[in-house]
Amino acid sequence: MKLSKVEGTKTPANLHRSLTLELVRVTERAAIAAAEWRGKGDEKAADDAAVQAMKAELDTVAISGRIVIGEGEQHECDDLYIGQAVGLGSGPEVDIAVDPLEGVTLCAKNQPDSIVVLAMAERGGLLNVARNVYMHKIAIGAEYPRGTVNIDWTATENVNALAKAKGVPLSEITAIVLDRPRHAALIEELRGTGVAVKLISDGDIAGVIHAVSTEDTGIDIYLGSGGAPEGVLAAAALRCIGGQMQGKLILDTPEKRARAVEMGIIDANRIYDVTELAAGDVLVAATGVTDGTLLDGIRLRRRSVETSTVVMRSWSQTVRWIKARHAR
Ligand code: VTB
Repeated sequence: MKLSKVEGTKTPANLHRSLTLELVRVTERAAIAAAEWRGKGDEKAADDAAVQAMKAELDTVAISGRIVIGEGEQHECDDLYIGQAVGLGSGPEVDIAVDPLEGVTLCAKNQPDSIVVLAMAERGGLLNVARNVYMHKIAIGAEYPRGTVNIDWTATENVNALAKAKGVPLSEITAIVLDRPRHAALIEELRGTGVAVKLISDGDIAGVIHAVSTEDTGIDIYLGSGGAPEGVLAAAALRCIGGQMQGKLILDTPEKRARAVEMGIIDANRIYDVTELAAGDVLVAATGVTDGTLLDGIRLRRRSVETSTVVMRSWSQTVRWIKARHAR
């Protein structure tokens, strides 16, 4: 992962630095809970375990937290719903986006890259989106000039522009795409240009992070659509590690459009960049549930449990990897 300079002006460090470690405890606890369900084929049980553990630990933190990206609407889920108050209620007012178990299917099948993710920002810092909304996304590393790619261009135009900026033939470009029927035409178009396509079954937060960490991963660009909540969480991470991304919401039903308006989205066709998806001072923590390319999974030992977490902060651009051993 690179520590390249993040675009945009440096905002004041409004989130207290001690919150960084508090967030680690939250994602650790959720990941340990979800890990009990690795490979058990029960997605709901795994997700519920992560949600309950995350909520319980969040409520020990001295914040006046508000869930802005959560498990769903209040009537759809018991905890971590949009608008729910979390934390002790005594500290700073913060907004929180969660994906208590990103890649539930990966966890249920015990496949790589199932993670717990949480982002915290100053009030109003995170784009508010409903759980069922999708987003077109494009992401590349921080090392390219701004405007090298554009979400409104065709995939062919984008990979051509990227190869030119990188100074390599198209055959040396690798794109990462979620393996979905809706991406069949995109995948065919990309392959037609000569680029390599790495298909992932789930987990596009990790996918976007991989695309901006080209030196470590060999992946040059993320293309396609995935969950809008995952898009905001990925953008929050890019605020800390660098990287360029654009997102465009897919508001394809009257209900989704109406809910988006309620949540403050006026222009349905707006193109958001990283700092518009996640603004101000942002903290992001992620703990591995299954072993993956970003993080190790939970290790159960006879007397202890080991966790592997990355926690980062936009203000200082600090990225910490925290291996922890917890007594059983
Ligand atoms: C992505 C990915 C998730 O859903 O957002 C994807 O990050 C969205 O596409 O891990 P589908 O609804 O077609 O799956 C997941 O794969 C699962 O939530």
